[in-house]
Amino acid sequence: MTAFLWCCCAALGGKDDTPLPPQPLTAQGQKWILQSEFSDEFRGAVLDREKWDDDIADWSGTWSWEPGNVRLEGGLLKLRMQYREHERAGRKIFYTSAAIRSRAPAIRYGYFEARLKTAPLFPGVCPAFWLFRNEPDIWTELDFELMQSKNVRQAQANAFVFRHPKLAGVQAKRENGPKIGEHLDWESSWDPREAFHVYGIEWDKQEIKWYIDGELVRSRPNEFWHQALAVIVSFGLRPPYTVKPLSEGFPTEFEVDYVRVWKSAAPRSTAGAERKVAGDGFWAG
Ligand SMILES: [Ca+2]
Repeated sequence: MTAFLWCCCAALGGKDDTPLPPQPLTAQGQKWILQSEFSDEFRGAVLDREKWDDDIADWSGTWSWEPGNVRLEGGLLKLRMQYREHERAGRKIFYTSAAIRSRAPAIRYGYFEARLKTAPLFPGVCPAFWLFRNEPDIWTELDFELMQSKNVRQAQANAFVFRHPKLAGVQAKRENGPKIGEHLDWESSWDPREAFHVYGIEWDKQEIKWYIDGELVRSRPNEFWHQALAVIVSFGLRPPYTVKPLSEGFPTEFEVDYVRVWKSAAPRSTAGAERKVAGDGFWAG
């Protein structure tokens, strides 16, 4: 509906033939305003490093992030994972990979969409499109993690809380794990390595919805996810490579056609946003 209205406005004006701003695949009943500082079609020759940080600090994974594994080609962002032995903080590491994270001030609520094709290697790598921010008092995350090692067709729609004032006394189930770690495994009829698909997260004060190719695959009430977050695309490692270093199958790449982020022009009423934690589906405490 929104795209139709844009068309009409352009037609009535009689001269504006600029391309219509892209809209999310779903939630067309609302008007969405593209947020250019978080959005990228990846059409340039090199990554826009004023928009994206591709040199993010390593975390305690069994790989290192390296900007050299990021490239743009044919309108696509390509993130590479390679087998490359090196040392980090006195520890031997066997892989390098890539991630990009938005540099703009963090964003709270909106519609987040990425069109991507996962890497050919399976099992062992995890292409992901997600939102997160780690601050002293609060650390939350919403994401799509793809090709988890069990099943190549499994897309994981996750909602995590690692740190939150309302959960100050709650212990994580495992060390350094989230205090709330809620997964939903959605199994596609297609292989995500073979074609591009669109992964979307619609996040507002009341509810979070995850979409794949415009199909709603998960929704949940929003009790905890009110922290402004950064947008990240990353290429992580999974078993068997996190357990045993193996070089076969590397390098491997995953491709992203675009990342698009919108804010709603008319956010829904905020009434009822602060709900009690539902008991089902969580592992907390
Ligand atoms: Ca593109």
